[in-house]
Amino acid sequence: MSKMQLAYFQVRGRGEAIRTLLVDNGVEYEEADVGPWENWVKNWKPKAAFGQCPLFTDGDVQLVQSNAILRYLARKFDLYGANNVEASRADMINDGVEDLRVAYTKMIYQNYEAGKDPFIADLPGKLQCFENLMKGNSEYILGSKICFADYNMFDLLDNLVTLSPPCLDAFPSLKAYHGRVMNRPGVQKRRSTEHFKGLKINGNGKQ
Ligand SMILES: N[C@@H](CCC(=O)N[C@@H](CS)C(=O)NCC(=O)O)C(=O)O
Repeated sequence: MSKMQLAYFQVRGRGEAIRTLLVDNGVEYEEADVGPWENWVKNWKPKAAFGQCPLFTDGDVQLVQSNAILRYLARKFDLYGANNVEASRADMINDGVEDLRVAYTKMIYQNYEAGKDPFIADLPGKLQCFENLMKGNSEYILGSKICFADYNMFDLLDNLVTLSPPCLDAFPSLKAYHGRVMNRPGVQKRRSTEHFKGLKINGNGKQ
């Protein structure tokens, strides 16, 4: 059977949570580089359902939309909680991550110079919501077992720490959580690869 394939630009971006989930769960996959831009536009964009990547292939299944890909993998590898309530909490937090990721990405790509400081000034209000949700939790979003949304939230928090290194200092649960996910052997395995080390967070080099 052919390996799963993740087709994306060679950046962390919206691909990294997917890559981390795969490696942390021992799933072999292959990476397809859709760049540079001309190659993307000519050879990949027309095949992507919404004209965007990441584009994920698993046999006959072809998916776009990073959060749909994460959820597909969650269902496939038992990373979606044990029941409707757990799955809904994972969904809720993942949607919160998506909202903040969209704001972060807009700032990075459209307004970095003027927007970076106001974005950082606004962060505590946003991070407090996640802190409240994680306070008193044993290890991960759903307790002791990791779920798909953990990979996404960890990836976003990691980007935010790069943007503003002290940003988690006032949020003890989030700070401990970031360290806990970071220290998982599978996460370390991913982060010690030459591939990961060679990737910028964002395509324009701003971070
Ligand atoms: N909602 C989409 C957004 C995907 C997206 O913005 N993809 C960008 C790269 S990160 C892209 O494909 N850009 C090239 C283009 O739009 O042609 C997702 O979550 O996957």
